[in-house]
Amino acid sequence: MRVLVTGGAGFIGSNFIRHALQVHADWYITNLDKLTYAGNLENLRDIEGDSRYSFVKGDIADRQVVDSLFKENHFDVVVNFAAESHVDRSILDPAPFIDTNIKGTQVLLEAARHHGISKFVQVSTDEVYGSLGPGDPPFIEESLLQPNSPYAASKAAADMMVRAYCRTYGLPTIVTRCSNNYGPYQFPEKLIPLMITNALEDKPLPVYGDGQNVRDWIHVEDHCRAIDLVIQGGQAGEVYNIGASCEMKNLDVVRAVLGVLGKPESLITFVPDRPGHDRRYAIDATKISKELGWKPRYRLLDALPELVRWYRDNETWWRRIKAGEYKNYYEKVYSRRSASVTASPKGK
Ligand code: NAD
Ligand code: TDX
Repeated sequence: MRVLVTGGAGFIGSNFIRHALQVHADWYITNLDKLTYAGNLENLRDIEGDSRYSFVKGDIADRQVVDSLFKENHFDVVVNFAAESHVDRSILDPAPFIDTNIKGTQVLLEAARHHGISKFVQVSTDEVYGSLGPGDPPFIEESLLQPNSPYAASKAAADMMVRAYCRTYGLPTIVTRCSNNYGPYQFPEKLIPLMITNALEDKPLPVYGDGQNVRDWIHVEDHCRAIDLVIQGGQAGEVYNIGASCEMKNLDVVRAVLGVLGKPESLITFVPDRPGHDRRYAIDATKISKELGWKPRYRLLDALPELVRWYRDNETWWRRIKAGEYKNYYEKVYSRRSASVTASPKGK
């Protein structure tokens, strides 16, 4: 099977590619990634020599790049991870979120429609549903879309376009909506890796507002297995929520990180709240459990010691990101052979 993974140099995409190559001997994966600030080929260093994997540097919103890639490769499946993914950045400047998350998704859909594919999986987020009150039931697939940040609004717009391509053109699309991920290779601007790495450096841990906002945490491997099941057995036109029923207040997450590291709570620093900060997310994943037999294997508090160990063991990885040096990796490894990399993905 020929699989186009977009945004595969990011956190979840790189974990997904590693998972898929391990589990599916007959999958050939092309990774199309623009290598924004969040894209890091060091996340894939262990598999860059795999003959079933190839990398293409490019923008999903660039019609020519996308079209020629589809023409050359005859993809069976598209999994769209590529996105601007950080809420705080979307508050500072929504424009790139419109370009990548909305326009980029439409360019991919259009190429998929013209060239034909058997499945298009749009990796979306629980943030499209907006915010829950303390006593509200978790989000189900039919919950209203009430996005509150420019990031969430751009993802909701993309979800609607994906739906429209299915209804109007019969494109076999599926939308997955997952809750907050944690795991290895997460860019240290997101809550958990930021807190772990700041604590390791004895730097302040910035907690927004009163720290009582609730997120529903899932290990990235559980998310990747869910997407894999959706590719194999998900029904076209459907939405699948993905979440591990693991709600925690931010302050409790931060305290747990400090506990594992044996660092003092005096590192916690309350800072002004994020504008429009969603109070609570919670996902009801009954549908994917019942229809596709998916179950999470991890729980955050049990997984945290191992995760902290990963960040300890991979200090060079996150220190290079924090210092901005990781960007040189592409130049060193790929630019010399970019012609062969872009024109002819290996293993085809
Ligand atoms: P990330 O920011 O770590 O990675 C995004 C990747 O997309 C990067 O490699 C970046 O270079 C690439 N990219 C950005 N713009 C691009 C463009 N125009 N063309 C090609 N590549 C581009 O994000 P992540 O946390 O891995 O999230 C992946 C997907 O999962 C996103 O769609 C996000 O909305 C969704 N999601 C994330 C979470 C989470 O907790 N992180 C939860 C639910 C859903
Ligand atoms: O420094 C911080 N201090 C803090 O209190 C940061 C970075 C975050 N927070 C809070 C804000 C949120 O309540 O922690 C919570 C989690 O924040 P993020 O890690 O920025 O995640 P969130 O805004 O919940 O969005 C994430 O989950 C859904 C991902 O970034 C999205 O890509 C995904 O769609």
